[in-house]
Amino acid sequence: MAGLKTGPAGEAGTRPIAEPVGRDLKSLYQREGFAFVAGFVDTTTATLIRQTIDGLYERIQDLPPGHVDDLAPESARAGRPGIPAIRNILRLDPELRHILEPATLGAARSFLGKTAPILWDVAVYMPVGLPEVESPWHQDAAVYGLTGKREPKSYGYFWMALEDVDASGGAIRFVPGSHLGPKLPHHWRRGDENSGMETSAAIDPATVYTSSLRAGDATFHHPCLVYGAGPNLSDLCRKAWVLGVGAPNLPPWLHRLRVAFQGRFSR
Ligand SMILES: O=C(O)CCC(=O)C(=O)O
Repeated sequence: MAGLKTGPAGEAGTRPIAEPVGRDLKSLYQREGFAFVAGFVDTTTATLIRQTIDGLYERIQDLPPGHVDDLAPESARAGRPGIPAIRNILRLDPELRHILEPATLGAARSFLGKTAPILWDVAVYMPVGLPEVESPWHQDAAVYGLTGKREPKSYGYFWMALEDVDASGGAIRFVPGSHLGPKLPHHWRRGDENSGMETSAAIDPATVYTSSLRAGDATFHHPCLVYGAGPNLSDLCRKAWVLGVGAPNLPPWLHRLRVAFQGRFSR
């Protein structure tokens, strides 16, 4: 695997070579199902984003309904959510979209071959002191089977580190090449539709690649890639922001309307 080394779960792989997003990185993405985007945003921007999202976590109890979930596979320990997630940060703080869009549009075009807006986002903080808690293995595409929602035509996911994260600190981990395999059976964690998904398929630890990242770095992964994260064995909260980008799969009548309006206003 060019520029990447696989290793057992929980062990850091060699940091992928920081190539510019280009043909090589795109073919790496197509072959392995993920790629590393060094300096997705610069460190100043990463700090600004992290501070903004920290502010949301500080008032997590007061956020409007529908934004807060717990992604942990098991019931929360007394009073503490295992993996608190805040969905749709961009709706809570639309300013962040302007900061992020140049990075996501450019990188998404390179991987997907077309400009793709941000469709969806979630911040996922993995606290200290819960060494048994991991983000379970899953394929993001499974959500469309579980919910019956319309699957975008072409899409993928950035996982951005808001602070440096290494293998023992709750890093994202992938099964390289698994996007080319079958869609695996999935169910909701804890049987709760407002949590997250996990697959019941067994994952061979020898096939796992764990990605250490610096603040502002990101990975981009395919919706059918099997991945998970954690556990966080460090003494720092693991802070990540996941952004789904893609071409929305609109009903034909809405697509025609959009094209007509775009034509009209772009002249
Ligand atoms: O960052 C994590 O811990 C996992 C995120 C995740 O599983 C998801 O966004 O579906």
